[in-house]
Amino acid sequence: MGKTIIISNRLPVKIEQENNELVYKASEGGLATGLNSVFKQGNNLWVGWPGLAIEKSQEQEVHSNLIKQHMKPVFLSSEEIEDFYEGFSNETLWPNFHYFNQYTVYKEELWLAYQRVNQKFAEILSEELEDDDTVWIHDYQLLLLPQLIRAISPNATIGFFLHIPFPSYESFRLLPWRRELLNGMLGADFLGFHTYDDMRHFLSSVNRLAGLGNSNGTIKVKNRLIKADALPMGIDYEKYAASAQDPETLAREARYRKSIGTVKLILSIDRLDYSKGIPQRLRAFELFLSKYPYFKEKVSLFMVVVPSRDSVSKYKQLKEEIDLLVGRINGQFSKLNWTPIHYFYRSFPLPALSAFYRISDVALVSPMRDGMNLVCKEYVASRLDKKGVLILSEMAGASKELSDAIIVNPNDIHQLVEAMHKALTMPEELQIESMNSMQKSLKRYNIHAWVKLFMDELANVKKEQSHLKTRLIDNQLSEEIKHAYKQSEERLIFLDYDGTLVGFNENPDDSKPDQELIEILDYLTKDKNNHIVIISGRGRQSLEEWMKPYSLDIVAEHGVWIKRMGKPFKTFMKINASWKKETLSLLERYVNRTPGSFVEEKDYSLVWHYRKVETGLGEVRTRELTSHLKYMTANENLDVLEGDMIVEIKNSEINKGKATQKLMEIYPEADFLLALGDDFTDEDTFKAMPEDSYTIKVGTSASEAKFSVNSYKEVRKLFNDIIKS
Ligand code: GDG
Repeated sequence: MGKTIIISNRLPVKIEQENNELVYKASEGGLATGLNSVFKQGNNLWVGWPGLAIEKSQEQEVHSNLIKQHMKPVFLSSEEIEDFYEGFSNETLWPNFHYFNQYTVYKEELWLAYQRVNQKFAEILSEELEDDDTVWIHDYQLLLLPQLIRAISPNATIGFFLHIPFPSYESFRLLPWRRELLNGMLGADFLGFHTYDDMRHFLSSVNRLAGLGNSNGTIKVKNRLIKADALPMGIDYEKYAASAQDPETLAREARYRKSIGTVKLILSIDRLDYSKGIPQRLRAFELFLSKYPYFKEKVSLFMVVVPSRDSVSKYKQLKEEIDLLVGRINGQFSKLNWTPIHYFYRSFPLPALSAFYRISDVALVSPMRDGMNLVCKEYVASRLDKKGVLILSEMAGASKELSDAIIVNPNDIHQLVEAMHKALTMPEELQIESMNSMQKSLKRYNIHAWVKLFMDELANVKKEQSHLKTRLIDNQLSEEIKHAYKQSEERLIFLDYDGTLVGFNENPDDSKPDQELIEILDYLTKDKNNHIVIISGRGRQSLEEWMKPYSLDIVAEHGVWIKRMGKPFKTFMKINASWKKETLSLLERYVNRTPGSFVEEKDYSLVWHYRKVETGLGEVRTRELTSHLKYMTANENLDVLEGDMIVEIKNSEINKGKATQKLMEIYPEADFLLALGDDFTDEDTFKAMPEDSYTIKVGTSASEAKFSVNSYKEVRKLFNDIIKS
């Protein structure tokens, strides 16, 4: 077992300059707590930036102090902090990923800095990286890192977690560097997102920009299988529950209560950020007081804004806007003994935070967008008496888990006002009921469960990869296959046609056997010990015509039709083809818009071919067509498959695997089984074959087959060798 390396922009430590000395403080962030148990074990390590620009002369000292605590620093110059961190990360990616595109800054020099700093992280990491290590990369500042590490260490185990939303393709596509960013991420083996929607958005961008489809989150990148999944991050539940009854917390609560009086409190806690919806919340509170004057002098908003990124101009403006709004509302409503908004622009230690959670009757968490939002989870964990009400924005990832909260659209000011009213007047039994249910789920899916799930999923992907690793056929293997062939008495051989026995042609009708293939087929089918099966996705006609001279069996249209030697085609299943008419007219519309493309109609499937379409256009139309088809066929039992320059729609119940099984039943005595195929439809054949058969994938992508060759020419070579020997 190798070591685990965590890597994130920030190290879980705060270094501060106090009286000319550097002081190290452990970070209290949720991620740091959750990963504490991981990175402090054995040789494990956390690599990241220590959080401020360190003088060159102090680097050595900081380095050795941190290494003792299992941390390795990446030092950033003030220029790098400005361009990579404040710039590209926070002024380009952050607004784009949170749908604030009016704030997105598009500057080439920031992008260059982002690339340089990601490269710097990769180099520092590579000093520590060994073959069997596991690397876990965190967040949007390091999107390029997975691929950079993959390039240095092709077999590395790399996990990536994105803590902020992954935006819809419509937002992500706006970035000029979208492809590079995506390819960077695709270097990982496993990618985790907070919500299913984030994962779905990521997969859609992968599909549209990298041309890679997925099956249940599994993507094939070149010859590597990788996986994306939704894995909502939890909190350290026990820590917050314990802190809520800590004597210091209780003492603070008593102090705060004394100075605030008996009014009810609505709590608001966020970092200073436009994504958190702070001005919108203030305006809603203002309207609430006007609409429900009864609550004047009876309720206050307790608002903590934690300073963050205040050197970025958009954040400065936001701070000014908040200051103005608070001033206006307090000016308008304040009474001698009542302040409508208690506003703090600072951070607090944990016991203070816990006291705020305890003392507040309502938590108002209404971000415009939030990857997850931990504050709302911490509020729930701190409510030991199970009273209190959570109002939660549907735009926060947490809303998917905490459906017992009052869920609001943060853009709907009236809904926010009504939610406040509902929360402040909610009967206690109802409060307890929803708190109870939210606490149960947060206890179970806590930070430790999250870390474990992530690590397990990553390990599983690696296992699956090694399982799918096919061995390229070398001389020795080819000798072994020849030998087994010669030794056997009855052979059953499944041969896919296009891509396996012949190369691809612009026109599928031009692919009839050439002289070399004729000789191979002739030899194979004349041997009375051989049962040869051509198993193809093609329609019946061409196969029947081309295979006429040979005594063999044919499976056409992926298994719809089976033709035994000398007999007509027969079908073994009842198949519904009523969907074809509508789909055909859709495909015809795409043909009209895409010069060079055409539709092939088979009995139970339809194929859109784009081999002859101008480069680029075909790919664009394919993306459009497949999402159109997937939408149209969502409730039908149909598969939309992308093949080599084709998109095929067929009934899901038809596959080559079923036909393979049928033929194996017909020839139960065969003692040598071989199957060759080049695309995803052949995977069903491979899966249907028994353990001791020879399954050979033509091409380099991941496969269920045991072995692989590079092209149809090598398939021919294998048979020619058999013929000659
Ligand atoms: C990003 C994503 C995602 C707040 N004030 C104080 C303080 N805090 C702590 C809270 C909480 C954390 O800061 C804030 O976490 P959030 O999740 O609410 O928000 P982001 O910082 O934007 O985090 C977010 C998260 O990553 C994790 O994946 O949930 O969506 O944007 O833990 O308690 N802590 C202390 N004093 C304060 O004054 N000590």
